[in-house]
Amino acid sequence: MNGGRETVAVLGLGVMGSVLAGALLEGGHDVTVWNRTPGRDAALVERGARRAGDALDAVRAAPVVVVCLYDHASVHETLDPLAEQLRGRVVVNLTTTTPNEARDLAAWAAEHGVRYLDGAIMATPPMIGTPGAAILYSGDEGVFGEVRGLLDVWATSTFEGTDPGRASLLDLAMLSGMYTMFAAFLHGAAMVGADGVSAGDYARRAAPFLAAMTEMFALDAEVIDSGDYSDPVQSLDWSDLGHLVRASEEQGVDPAPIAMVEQLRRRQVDAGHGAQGFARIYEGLRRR
Ligand code: FVH
Repeated sequence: MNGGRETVAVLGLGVMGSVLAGALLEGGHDVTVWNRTPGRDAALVERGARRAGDALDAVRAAPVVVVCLYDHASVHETLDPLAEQLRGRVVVNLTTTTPNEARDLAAWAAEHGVRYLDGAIMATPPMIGTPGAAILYSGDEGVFGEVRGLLDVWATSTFEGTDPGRASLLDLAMLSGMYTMFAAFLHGAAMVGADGVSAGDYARRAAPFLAAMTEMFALDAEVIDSGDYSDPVQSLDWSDLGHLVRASEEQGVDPAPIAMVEQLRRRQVDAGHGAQGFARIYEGLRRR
Protein backbone atom coordinates (compact mmCIF):
# COMPACT_ATOMS: atom_id res chain seq x y z
CA MET A 1 0.00 0.00 0.00
CA ASN A 2 1.27 3.47 -0.87
CA GLY A 3 -0.74 6.37 0.60
CA GLY A 4 -4.02 4.54 -0.09
CA ARG A 5 -2.83 3.56 -3.56
CA GLU A 6 -2.77 -0.21 -3.88
CA THR A 7 -1.58 -2.65 -6.49
CA VAL A 8 -4.36 -4.94 -7.66
CA ALA A 9 -4.72 -7.60 -10.31
CA VAL A 10 -8.10 -8.17 -11.93
CA LEU A 11 -8.69 -11.56 -13.58
CA GLY A 12 -11.66 -11.56 -15.92
CA LEU A 13 -12.62 -8.60 -18.09
CA GLY A 14 -16.17 -9.48 -18.94
CA VAL A 15 -18.82 -6.80 -18.61
CA MET A 16 -18.58 -6.71 -14.82
CA GLY A 17 -14.83 -7.33 -14.46
CA SER A 18 -14.06 -4.45 -16.83
CA VAL A 19 -16.21 -2.05 -14.85
CA LEU A 20 -14.61 -3.17 -11.56
CA ALA A 21 -11.12 -2.67 -13.00
CA GLY A 22 -12.11 0.74 -14.38
CA ALA A 23 -13.43 1.84 -10.98
CA LEU A 24 -10.13 0.82 -9.36
CA LEU A 25 -8.25 2.94 -11.91
CA GLU A 26 -10.62 5.83 -11.18
CA GLY A 27 -9.85 5.33 -7.51
CA GLY A 28 -6.16 5.90 -8.22
CA HIS A 29 -4.95 2.31 -7.82
CA ASP A 30 -2.31 0.46 -9.84
CA VAL A 31 -4.24 -2.14 -11.80
CA THR A 32 -2.93 -5.10 -13.77
CA VAL A 33 -5.52 -6.82 -15.92
CA TRP A 34 -5.85 -10.22 -17.54
CA ASN A 35 -8.54 -11.88 -19.62
CA ARG A 36 -8.59 -15.34 -21.18
CA THR A 37 -9.51 -13.98 -24.60
CA PRO A 38 -7.07 -11.27 -25.65
CA GLY A 39 -8.31 -7.85 -26.71
CA ARG A 40 -10.87 -7.13 -24.01
CA ASP A 41 -8.33 -5.06 -22.07
CA ALA A 42 -7.69 -2.37 -24.71
CA ALA A 43 -9.85 0.38 -23.19
CA LEU A 44 -8.51 -0.29 -19.68
CA VAL A 45 -4.90 -0.23 -20.88
CA GLU A 46 -5.62 3.10 -22.55
CA ARG A 47 -6.84 4.36 -19.18
CA GLY A 48 -3.64 3.28 -17.45
CA ALA A 49 -4.01 -0.40 -16.59
CA ARG A 50 -1.04 -2.71 -17.09
CA ARG A 51 -1.66 -5.59 -19.50
CA ALA A 52 -0.54 -8.95 -18.10
CA GLY A 53 0.84 -11.48 -20.55
CA ASP A 54 -0.99 -14.29 -18.79
CA ALA A 55 -2.79 -15.00 -15.52
CA LEU A 56 0.48 -15.91 -13.79
CA ASP A 57 2.01 -12.57 -14.80
CA ALA A 58 -1.07 -10.78 -13.39
CA VAL A 59 -0.94 -12.63 -10.07
CA ARG A 60 2.78 -11.98 -9.64
CA ALA A 61 2.17 -8.25 -10.09
CA ALA A 62 -0.11 -7.75 -7.10
CA PRO A 63 -0.69 -8.74 -3.48
CA VAL A 64 -4.45 -8.49 -4.03
CA VAL A 65 -6.10 -10.48 -6.82
CA VAL A 66 -9.71 -9.74 -7.78
CA VAL A 67 -11.45 -12.54 -9.66
CA CYS A 68 -14.62 -11.91 -11.67
CA LEU A 69 -15.17 -14.84 -14.00
CA TYR A 70 -18.14 -16.63 -15.45
CA ASP A 71 -18.69 -19.32 -12.81
CA HIS A 72 -17.15 -21.60 -10.19
CA ALA A 73 -15.61 -23.95 -12.77
CA SER A 74 -13.88 -21.09 -14.60
CA VAL A 75 -12.44 -19.82 -11.30
CA HIS A 76 -10.92 -23.24 -10.53
CA GLU A 77 -9.70 -23.58 -14.09
CA THR A 78 -7.93 -20.22 -13.79
CA LEU A 79 -6.65 -20.35 -10.20
CA ASP A 80 -5.70 -24.02 -9.76
CA PRO A 81 -2.53 -23.78 -11.87
CA LEU A 82 -1.53 -20.62 -9.94
CA ALA A 83 -1.91 -22.05 -6.43
CA GLU A 84 1.76 -21.78 -5.50
CA GLN A 85 2.10 -18.21 -6.80
CA LEU A 86 -1.06 -17.19 -4.92
CA ARG A 87 0.35 -18.34 -1.55
CA GLY A 88 0.28 -15.40 0.90
CA ARG A 89 -1.77 -13.22 -1.44
CA VAL A 90 -5.35 -12.07 -1.05
CA VAL A 91 -8.00 -13.37 -3.44
CA VAL A 92 -11.30 -11.49 -3.59
CA ASN A 93 -13.67 -13.63 -5.63
CA LEU A 94 -16.66 -11.72 -7.01
CA THR A 95 -17.80 -14.50 -9.35
CA THR A 96 -21.35 -15.66 -8.66
CA THR A 97 -21.26 -19.14 -7.13
CA THR A 98 -23.48 -21.23 -4.90
CA PRO A 99 -22.75 -21.11 -1.15
CA ASN A 100 -21.11 -24.55 -1.24
CA GLU A 101 -18.99 -23.53 -4.20
CA ALA A 102 -17.81 -20.48 -2.23
CA ARG A 103 -16.97 -22.75 0.71
CA ASP A 104 -15.11 -25.08 -1.64
CA LEU A 105 -13.00 -22.17 -2.92
CA ALA A 106 -12.32 -20.99 0.62
CA ALA A 107 -11.16 -24.50 1.58
CA TRP A 108 -8.99 -24.69 -1.55
CA ALA A 109 -7.50 -21.27 -0.67
CA ALA A 110 -6.79 -22.28 2.94
CA GLU A 111 -5.10 -25.45 1.72
CA HIS A 112 -2.76 -23.34 -0.44
CA GLY A 113 -2.11 -20.52 2.05
CA VAL A 114 -4.23 -18.06 0.06
CA ARG A 115 -6.19 -15.43 2.02
CA TYR A 116 -9.74 -15.61 0.68
CA LEU A 117 -12.69 -13.26 0.69
CA ASP A 118 -15.89 -14.13 -1.14
CA GLY A 119 -18.08 -11.38 -2.55
CA ALA A 120 -21.57 -11.19 -4.02
CA ILE A 121 -22.33 -8.21 -6.22
CA MET A 122 -25.83 -6.84 -5.71
CA ALA A 123 -25.64 -4.43 -8.63
CA THR A 124 -25.53 -4.23 -12.41
CA PRO A 125 -22.33 -3.02 -14.10
CA PRO A 126 -23.58 0.59 -14.62
CA MET A 127 -24.39 0.81 -10.89
CA ILE A 128 -20.79 0.12 -9.80
CA GLY A 129 -19.36 3.17 -8.06
CA THR A 130 -22.80 4.73 -7.55
CA PRO A 131 -24.66 5.02 -4.21
CA GLY A 132 -27.18 2.27 -5.13
CA ALA A 133 -24.53 -0.44 -5.47
CA ALA A 134 -23.96 -2.98 -2.71
CA ILE A 135 -21.52 -5.87 -2.42
CA LEU A 136 -21.82 -8.48 0.31
CA TYR A 137 -18.68 -10.19 1.60
CA SER A 138 -17.97 -13.20 3.76
CA GLY A 139 -15.00 -15.31 4.74
CA ASP A 140 -11.81 -13.87 6.19
CA GLU A 141 -12.78 -10.80 8.24
CA GLY A 142 -9.14 -9.70 8.57
CA VAL A 143 -8.84 -9.57 4.78
CA PHE A 144 -12.10 -7.60 4.56
CA GLY A 145 -10.67 -4.98 6.94
CA GLU A 146 -7.34 -4.83 5.10
CA VAL A 147 -8.74 -4.34 1.60
CA ARG A 148 -11.81 -2.31 2.56
CA GLY A 149 -10.39 0.80 0.88
CA LEU A 150 -10.43 -1.04 -2.44
CA LEU A 151 -13.84 -2.60 -1.97
CA ASP A 152 -15.48 0.71 -1.14
CA VAL A 153 -14.51 2.06 -4.57
CA TRP A 154 -17.13 -0.23 -6.09
CA ALA A 155 -20.08 -0.16 -3.73
CA THR A 156 -21.29 -0.14 -0.16
CA SER A 157 -19.38 -3.06 1.33
CA THR A 158 -20.96 -5.20 4.04
CA PHE A 159 -19.27 -8.05 5.89
CA GLU A 160 -21.84 -10.82 6.41
CA GLY A 161 -19.85 -13.30 8.48
CA THR A 162 -16.97 -15.71 8.52
CA ASP A 163 -18.83 -18.52 6.72
CA PRO A 164 -17.48 -18.00 3.19
CA GLY A 165 -20.80 -19.17 1.77
CA ARG A 166 -22.91 -16.54 3.53
CA ALA A 167 -22.56 -13.70 1.00
CA SER A 168 -23.45 -16.05 -1.83
CA LEU A 169 -26.37 -17.51 0.13
CA LEU A 170 -27.87 -14.06 0.72
CA ASP A 171 -27.25 -13.11 -2.91
CA LEU A 172 -28.94 -16.19 -4.35
CA ALA A 173 -31.85 -15.99 -1.91
CA MET A 174 -32.50 -12.40 -3.00
CA LEU A 175 -32.10 -13.31 -6.68
CA SER A 176 -34.59 -16.12 -6.19
CA GLY A 177 -37.07 -13.53 -4.90
CA MET A 178 -36.26 -11.18 -7.77
CA TYR A 179 -36.75 -13.76 -10.51
CA THR A 180 -39.97 -15.05 -8.95
CA MET A 181 -41.23 -11.47 -8.81
CA PHE A 182 -40.30 -10.84 -12.45
CA ALA A 183 -42.07 -14.03 -13.53
CA ALA A 184 -45.12 -12.82 -11.60
CA PHE A 185 -44.94 -9.44 -13.32
CA LEU A 186 -44.72 -11.08 -16.75
CA HIS A 187 -47.66 -13.33 -15.88
CA GLY A 188 -49.78 -10.34 -14.88
CA ALA A 189 -48.73 -8.46 -18.01
CA ALA A 190 -49.81 -11.45 -20.13
CA MET A 191 -53.19 -11.58 -18.35
CA VAL A 192 -54.01 -7.93 -19.02
CA GLY A 193 -52.27 -8.05 -22.40
CA ALA A 194 -54.85 -10.61 -23.53
CA ASP A 195 -57.43 -7.79 -23.24
CA GLY A 196 -55.24 -5.26 -25.04
CA VAL A 197 -53.77 -3.50 -21.98
CA SER A 198 -50.19 -2.58 -22.75
CA ALA A 199 -47.37 -3.88 -20.57
CA GLY A 200 -46.42 -0.24 -19.91
CA ASP A 201 -49.89 0.58 -18.57
CA TYR A 202 -49.77 -2.50 -16.40
CA ALA A 203 -46.25 -1.73 -15.11
CA ARG A 204 -47.33 1.76 -14.04
CA ARG A 205 -50.04 0.24 -11.86
CA ALA A 206 -48.18 -2.86 -10.66
CA ALA A 207 -44.91 -1.23 -9.59
CA PRO A 208 -46.25 0.99 -6.77
CA PHE A 209 -48.66 -1.71 -5.58
CA LEU A 210 -45.98 -4.40 -5.40
CA ALA A 211 -43.50 -1.99 -3.79
CA ALA A 212 -46.10 -1.21 -1.09
CA MET A 213 -46.64 -4.94 -0.52
CA THR A 214 -42.96 -5.45 0.32
CA GLU A 215 -43.72 -3.62 3.58
CA MET A 216 -45.37 -6.91 4.59
CA PHE A 217 -42.04 -8.77 4.53
CA ALA A 218 -41.17 -7.45 7.99
CA LEU A 219 -44.51 -8.62 9.43
CA ASP A 220 -44.17 -12.07 7.85
CA ALA A 221 -40.59 -12.24 9.11
CA GLU A 222 -41.77 -11.57 12.68
CA VAL A 223 -44.24 -14.46 12.42
CA ILE A 224 -41.65 -16.81 10.86
CA ASP A 225 -39.04 -15.94 13.49
CA SER A 226 -41.57 -16.54 16.27
CA GLY A 227 -42.65 -19.87 14.73
CA ASP A 228 -46.25 -19.04 15.72
CA TYR A 229 -48.62 -18.94 12.73
CA SER A 230 -51.79 -19.25 14.83
CA ASP A 231 -52.99 -15.63 14.84
CA PRO A 232 -53.07 -14.73 11.16
CA VAL A 233 -54.09 -11.50 9.47
CA GLN A 234 -54.97 -13.73 6.50
CA SER A 235 -55.40 -17.47 6.97
CA LEU A 236 -54.43 -20.12 4.44
CA ASP A 237 -58.12 -21.16 4.15
CA TRP A 238 -59.10 -17.58 3.36
CA SER A 239 -56.29 -17.14 0.83
CA ASP A 240 -57.64 -19.64 -1.76
CA LEU A 241 -56.05 -18.53 -5.05
CA GLY A 242 -58.22 -20.73 -7.29
CA HIS A 243 -59.94 -17.66 -8.74
CA LEU A 244 -56.56 -16.24 -9.83
CA VAL A 245 -55.72 -19.50 -11.57
CA ARG A 246 -59.16 -19.54 -13.24
CA ALA A 247 -58.86 -15.91 -14.34
CA SER A 248 -55.51 -16.64 -15.91
CA GLU A 249 -56.97 -19.60 -17.80
CA GLU A 250 -59.96 -17.49 -18.90
CA GLN A 251 -57.48 -15.02 -20.39
CA GLY A 252 -55.76 -17.83 -22.28
CA VAL A 253 -52.63 -17.41 -20.18
CA ASP A 254 -50.57 -20.20 -18.60
CA PRO A 255 -51.24 -19.88 -14.86
CA ALA A 256 -47.89 -21.50 -13.89
CA PRO A 257 -46.56 -18.72 -11.59
CA ILE A 258 -49.74 -18.30 -9.56
CA ALA A 259 -50.59 -22.03 -9.75
CA MET A 260 -47.25 -22.71 -8.05
CA VAL A 261 -48.22 -20.42 -5.16
CA GLU A 262 -51.67 -22.00 -4.95
CA GLN A 263 -50.05 -25.45 -4.84
CA LEU A 264 -47.86 -24.39 -1.89
CA ARG A 265 -50.92 -23.00 -0.09
CA ARG A 266 -52.99 -26.09 -0.82
CA ARG A 267 -50.26 -28.38 0.57
CA GLN A 268 -50.47 -26.58 3.92
CA VAL A 269 -54.27 -26.69 3.96
CA ASP A 270 -54.22 -30.42 3.14
CA ALA A 271 -51.77 -30.94 6.00
CA GLY A 272 -54.35 -29.45 8.37
CA HIS A 273 -52.93 -25.93 8.75
CA GLY A 274 -55.76 -24.03 6.98
CA ALA A 275 -56.53 -21.82 9.99
CA GLN A 276 -52.91 -20.68 10.23
CA GLY A 277 -51.34 -17.75 8.46
CA PHE A 278 -50.15 -17.57 4.84
CA ALA A 279 -46.56 -17.32 6.08
CA ARG A 280 -46.79 -20.97 7.13
CA ILE A 281 -45.83 -21.82 3.56
CA TYR A 282 -42.30 -21.09 4.81
CA GLU A 283 -42.43 -24.28 6.90
CA GLY A 284 -43.66 -26.30 3.92
CA LEU A 285 -40.71 -25.17 1.83
CA ARG A 286 -38.09 -26.35 4.28
CA ARG A 287 -36.62 -29.80 3.72
CA ARG A 288 -34.33 -29.82 6.73
N1 FVH B 1 -23.21 -8.58 -15.26
C1 FVH B 1 -24.05 -8.52 -14.25
O1 FVH B 1 -25.02 -7.79 -14.25
C2 FVH B 1 -23.89 -9.41 -13.02
C3 FVH B 1 -24.12 -8.66 -11.72
C4 FVH B 1 -24.00 -9.55 -10.52
C5 FVH B 1 -22.71 -10.37 -10.57
N2 FVH B 1 -22.54 -11.01 -11.85
C6 FVH B 1 -21.51 -12.04 -11.88
O2 FVH B 1 -20.21 -11.53 -12.21
C7 FVH B 1 -19.47 -12.53 -12.91
C8 FVH B 1 -18.96 -11.97 -14.21
O3 FVH B 1 -20.04 -11.44 -14.93
P1 FVH B 1 -19.84 -10.66 -16.28
O4 FVH B 1 -21.07 -9.84 -16.48
O5 FVH B 1 -18.57 -9.96 -16.32
O6 FVH B 1 -19.86 -11.89 -17.31
P2 FVH B 1 -19.28 -11.97 -18.79
O7 FVH B 1 -19.35 -10.65 -19.47
O8 FVH B 1 -19.99 -13.12 -19.43
O9 FVH B 1 -17.74 -12.33 -18.60
C9 FVH B 1 -17.32 -13.61 -18.16
C10 FVH B 1 -15.85 -13.59 -17.94
O10 FVH B 1 -15.42 -14.89 -17.54
C11 FVH B 1 -14.37 -15.30 -18.43
N3 FVH B 1 -14.35 -16.75 -18.52
C12 FVH B 1 -15.37 -17.57 -18.80
N4 FVH B 1 -14.96 -18.85 -18.76
C13 FVH B 1 -13.64 -18.84 -18.46
C14 FVH B 1 -12.67 -19.84 -18.24
N5 FVH B 1 -12.99 -21.15 -18.35
N6 FVH B 1 -11.41 -19.45 -17.93
C15 FVH B 1 -11.08 -18.14 -17.82
N7 FVH B 1 -11.97 -17.13 -18.00
C16 FVH B 1 -13.24 -17.47 -18.31
C17 FVH B 1 -14.67 -14.61 -19.73
O11 FVH B 1 -13.50 -14.61 -20.50
P3 FVH B 1 -13.54 -14.59 -22.11
O12 FVH B 1 -14.77 -15.38 -22.53
O13 FVH B 1 -13.63 -13.16 -22.52
O14 FVH B 1 -12.30 -15.26 -22.51
C18 FVH B 1 -15.08 -13.22 -19.23
O15 FVH B 1 -13.95 -12.48 -18.88
C19 FVH B 1 -20.43 -13.72 -13.13
O16 FVH B 1 -20.19 -14.71 -12.17
C20 FVH B 1 -21.79 -13.09 -12.94
O17 FVH B 1 -22.76 -14.01 -12.50
C21 FVH B 1 -22.55 -10.11 -12.99
